[in-house]
Amino acid sequence: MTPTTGRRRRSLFAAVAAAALGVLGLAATPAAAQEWRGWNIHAADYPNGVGMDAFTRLVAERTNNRIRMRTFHSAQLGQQDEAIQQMRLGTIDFANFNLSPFNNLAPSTNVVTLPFLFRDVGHMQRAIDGPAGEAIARDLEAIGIVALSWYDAGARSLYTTRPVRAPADLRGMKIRVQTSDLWIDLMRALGANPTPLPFGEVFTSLQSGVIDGAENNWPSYESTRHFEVARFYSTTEHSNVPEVLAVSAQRWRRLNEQERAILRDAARESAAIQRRSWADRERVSRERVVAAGVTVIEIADRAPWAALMEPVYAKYAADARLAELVRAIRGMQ
Ligand code: BDP
Repeated sequence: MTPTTGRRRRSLFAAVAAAALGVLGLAATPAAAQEWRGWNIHAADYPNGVGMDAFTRLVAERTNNRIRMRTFHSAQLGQQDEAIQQMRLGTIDFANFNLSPFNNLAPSTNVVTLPFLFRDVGHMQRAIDGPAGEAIARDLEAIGIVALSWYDAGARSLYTTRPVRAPADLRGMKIRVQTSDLWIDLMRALGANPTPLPFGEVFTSLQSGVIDGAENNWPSYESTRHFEVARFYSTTEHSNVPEVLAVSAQRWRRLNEQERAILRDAARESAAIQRRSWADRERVSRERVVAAGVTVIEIADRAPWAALMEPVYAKYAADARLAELVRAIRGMQ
């Protein structure tokens, strides 16, 4: 046998072996190497992107690159609702989501979205790192999503193209909300016309007058440049809904216990990094929009706003399990 035929035979063997593996549905790459696709709605330098990049780095290091993850930042893999579907199908492997788009799918996420529930960020963190997080993780698992850790998202406030000082000013205004029945009812209770839209369409919708406002935290208001087209920010701080770092159950099922422990630890560490970065960015974003001439309307007394939220609580915290969770959260120190 000449060296050339030897090589040819070997490469023929490799091709047959690869085809056989293909038929069996196995990759022809080294047995355990995995390439995961991650979704992030924000830019890479947003606190959530910083957290996700820390997560993927830690996982790669601790699995000797057996699990390699790549985050596609800036909604490159689509808008939020599609990304949730893709996570459930397993075509996106991991992601960071706000919990509001799960409101219609995972009942306990409504609890942490409820208006004026948390006294401050610390209260929200104790709830999500405790009983609320446990309930939400169970509900998410039932729809094919495994929650690993919780990210901060600050307080959400209203921003509009005309000044809003009291709920009466909102009458008839079209305000963008995330896809969630709770958010639709919340805006209606305030007297506004809720308009569900993907995050990526808010800027042009404000610009063209399709909507008169939206609501979000300081970093999202700033990073999306919504502040250029909606110049009034009213500090209603009506919701502190947090976010989740999650993995598709399709992937999770195929991991062994050691790999799961690595992912859980890395996710918790990434949340600590995200939360630190969040606290800085909230301050910086506020300073940036104020420097850009935005009018900040300080809502000193939130009681008249909170008083209108009765029907939202009656509808979304009515069932015994959720009512109990609300009670437990309120009772937390
Ligand atoms: C931001 C969240 C992001 C949401 C967005 C929104 O971080 O996940 O998609 O709000 O309002 O604060 O759609």
